[in-house]
Amino acid sequence: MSRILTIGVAQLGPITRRESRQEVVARLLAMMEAAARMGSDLIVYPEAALTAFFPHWVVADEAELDSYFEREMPAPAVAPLFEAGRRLGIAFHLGYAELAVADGRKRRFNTSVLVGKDGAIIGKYRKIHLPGYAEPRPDAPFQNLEKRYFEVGDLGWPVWQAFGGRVGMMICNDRRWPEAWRVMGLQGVEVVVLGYNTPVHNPAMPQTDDLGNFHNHLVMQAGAYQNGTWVVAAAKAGVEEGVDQIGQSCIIAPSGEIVAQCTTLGDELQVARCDLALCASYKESIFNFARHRRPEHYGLIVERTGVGPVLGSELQQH
Ligand code: CDT
Repeated sequence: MSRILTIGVAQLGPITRRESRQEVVARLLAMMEAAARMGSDLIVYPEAALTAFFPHWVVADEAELDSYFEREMPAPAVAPLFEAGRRLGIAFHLGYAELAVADGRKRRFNTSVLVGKDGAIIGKYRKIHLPGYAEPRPDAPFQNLEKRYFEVGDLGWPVWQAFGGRVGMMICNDRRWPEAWRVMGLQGVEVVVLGYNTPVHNPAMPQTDDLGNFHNHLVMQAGAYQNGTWVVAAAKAGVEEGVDQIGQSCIIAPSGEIVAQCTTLGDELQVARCDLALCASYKESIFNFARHRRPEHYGLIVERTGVGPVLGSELQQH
């Protein structure tokens, strides 16, 4: 029997440094209203969707750095989004920079929340795979300072029972790591939602600049297929504060096929009817983990060949 969830992927064009939260939330609201008109149950916004992606530059002043973070969710400027979701009966996924104060210490995370149709937070995720560096690179055309501004997430990858299915979250760089997918796949995930801020140019690996869009879809289509799950991925796209970012936000079926894709580099909404029942055909056949996975044998290969430890120590040097 079908289990249709109508999902909108809400790509954002660039956000300038000077844009206020209210201005950004107005953009998010416009897409939420459009998604509701198209019958969506859920709308997915990008990573760090409330501000420009500030890890791309050095912020020396602590008060200025704090200004990019939310101390609570909903923060006052974001409350209208929660209210609209409740009024329109639409759930949403939102990425933002989180400042949590624990034992008098500031803790900063790259975070996302899944919010139900009633405006209540269903789940929270803190990004685990932080790319980039803790120290600025003097010769780079732009920075990637996520390791400076964020701690590694401490909430794991739970999967929530929501909207008649099982929903998980990851954030941007997490999508390049098979571990993220498999941990959720092992929990029976049926919809993975995520946002990304991905520069076209990777200063550390310029030879792959032409492959940015390909790698983006490659990892997510593989993650979808190998775990029998829908994937909904929203970009912050276009040239933001001098950094050119990829778009191609998309909705991917458990077959690995892209069923909806943004074609611009601006604010753009695409909607698809996602049948969660499709997941079972993969989870119960080719990717029936209980029947076909053999994790008890995987470790033996590493022990016998020594490949794991050798690779590990080599990588430490880079
Ligand atoms: N935001 C984020 O995680 N961005 C990284 C950039 C890595 S450079 C290719 C990403 O994985 O898209």
